[in-house]
Amino acid sequence: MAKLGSVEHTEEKVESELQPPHMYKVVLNNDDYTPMDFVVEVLQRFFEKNEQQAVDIMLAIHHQGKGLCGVFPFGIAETKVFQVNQFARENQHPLLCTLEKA
Ligand code: TYC
Repeated sequence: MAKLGSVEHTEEKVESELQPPHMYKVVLNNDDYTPMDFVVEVLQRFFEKNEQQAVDIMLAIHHQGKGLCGVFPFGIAETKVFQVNQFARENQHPLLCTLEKA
C-alpha cells in the first residue's frame, strides 16, 4: 500500500506511474491573413522542421484548413501553443495554434 509522504513502492502502483503520458497534437489553423512565409518560419522555429517540410505543412494547412505540427506530452504541447500564439500576436498576425488530444 502506498503511503502519503513515503517512498514505499510495491506492485500496487498508482496508474499514472504505469501508463505512458497522454499525448497531444499541436495544430496550426488556416486563416486568410497570416503570410505564408510567417507560417513557414513558425514551423521551423518552434517545431524543428526543415524548409521543405515547413512549406509542405503550410500548404497542407492552406488547402485543408488545419495541419499537424507535432505530438507531445501535455506540458510541452501547452508551452508550444502558448509560444506560437504569443509570437503571432507580437507580429500582429491572427495565426491560431491549438491542442487536440492525440
Ligand atoms: N491562408 C494564408 C494565406 O493565404 C496562409 C496560411 C497558411 C495561414 C497556414 C495560416 O496556418 C496557416 N496567406
